[in-house]
Amino acid sequence: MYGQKWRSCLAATAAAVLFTFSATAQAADIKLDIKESVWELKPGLSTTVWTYNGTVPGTPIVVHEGENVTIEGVNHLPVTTNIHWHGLVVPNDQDGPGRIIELGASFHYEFTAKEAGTYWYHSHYRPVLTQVDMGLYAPFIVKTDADDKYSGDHILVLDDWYLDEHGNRLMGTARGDMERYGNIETVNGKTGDAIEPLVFRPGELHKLRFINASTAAYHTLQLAGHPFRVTHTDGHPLVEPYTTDKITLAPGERLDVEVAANGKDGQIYHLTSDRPELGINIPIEYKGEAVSPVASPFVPPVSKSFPGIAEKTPDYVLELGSTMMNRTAVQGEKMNAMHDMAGMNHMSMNHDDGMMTNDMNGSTNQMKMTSMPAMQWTINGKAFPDTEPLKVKVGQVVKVRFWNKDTQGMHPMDHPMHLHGTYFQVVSLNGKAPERETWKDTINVPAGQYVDIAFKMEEPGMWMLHCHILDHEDGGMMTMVEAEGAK
Ligand SMILES: [Cu+2]
Repeated sequence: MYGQKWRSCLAATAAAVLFTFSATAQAADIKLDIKESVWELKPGLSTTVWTYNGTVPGTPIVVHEGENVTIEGVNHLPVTTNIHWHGLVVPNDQDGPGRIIELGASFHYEFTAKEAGTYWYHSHYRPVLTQVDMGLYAPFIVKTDADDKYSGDHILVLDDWYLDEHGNRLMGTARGDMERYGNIETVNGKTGDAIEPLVFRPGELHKLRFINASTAAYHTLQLAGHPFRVTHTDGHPLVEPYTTDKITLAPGERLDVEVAANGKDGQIYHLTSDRPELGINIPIEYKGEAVSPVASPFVPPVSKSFPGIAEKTPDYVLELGSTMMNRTAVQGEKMNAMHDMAGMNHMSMNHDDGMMTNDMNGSTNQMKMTSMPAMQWTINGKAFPDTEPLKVKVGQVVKVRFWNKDTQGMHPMDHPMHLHGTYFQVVSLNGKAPERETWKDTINVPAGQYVDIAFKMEEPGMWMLHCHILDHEDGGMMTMVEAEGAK
């Protein structure tokens, strides 16, 4: 019965630009067809995409905290893929990188959505940049009862695309940098005037869940006259929520914010990015008489900070850096050997710069293979699969320092580091405690700075730890955390 409800809801959400949902749409049996499709970013601009069920973002999975989730599907793509449940704590054998979905193969995932929060799912099949850039991402929301008390609960997935005026995918990047940046930015797959407005009534309280699905772009957002009250970082509730006029999301990050509707009937505001000319400009339309002010249903959790963690010496120090190298087939061989070790399939392609083109009729995509000199992104001087794994025990509190020393090179960059399999406490930034207790699964490590985190693996297995700028991940800034022991 639930399933029926969910499927009918899906039809509705697929057509809508903004994913606004209410208490009615929940079910734990999800069907995903991974397939090529044509997606309209705005009238007159469509492009070939790879999708979960034909839309970009793919089907939003919305379940309730504690629900058992089963996900069935078929890979109709012309390439091998997999699915990573970004931010969710799931058994190792249910997470993407260890589970290959071959061409034409069906798949079945099953796990419990243990903790409420804003998560997402996306391909983790290398080159990850190519697959996510083609559209293989979608929201995964685990709700609590409190979420239903907001006047509206909106999912806003941010992305960027590099296309010509006919929707053909352009190679390279829209900026001078090496990373793949777009010339068009989207909210829930739509850009500019195609973005549907959010409708507020004076007095309401809305929850906005931002997800940055861009492969390299950071997004900074503000809404004139409306401060954001930040309640969750990467899905994790803040012990001390805070208010700010501007938020920034690094690739892979999520933020949940509350917005109090303090405008008047008939007014229109705009939620804009710091690059509004690229298309992220969400109208907020006030319609209707004022309602009595809606109080926040958010109840901050109690602290669960690891005792004494600030004083603990880091168990691992990971220096993030880069070198120039000439990528050769040798690296492909090493990669395949590593994949064998990790129970993964071979790379289907020997290159990872994500350059793709559509042919004239837009129906197929072809990888452009090159072996030009490229940036290699490193952890402690080595690129994956040569990086040293971190060896930890299930239940052990592990402190890790990310030291971004990549300041002297030709291309200093921030690195948003993402850990699979669990989430972590942000312990310090350049040795200083953060302003508030913060739990995340993706943390931006600014160029020239260091960040300490601490985590406890709950699930045994080999877990990935990597930069979520996917050019960097594919280019080597990745290692494994090997968690040993029983749950
Ligand atoms: Cu990076």
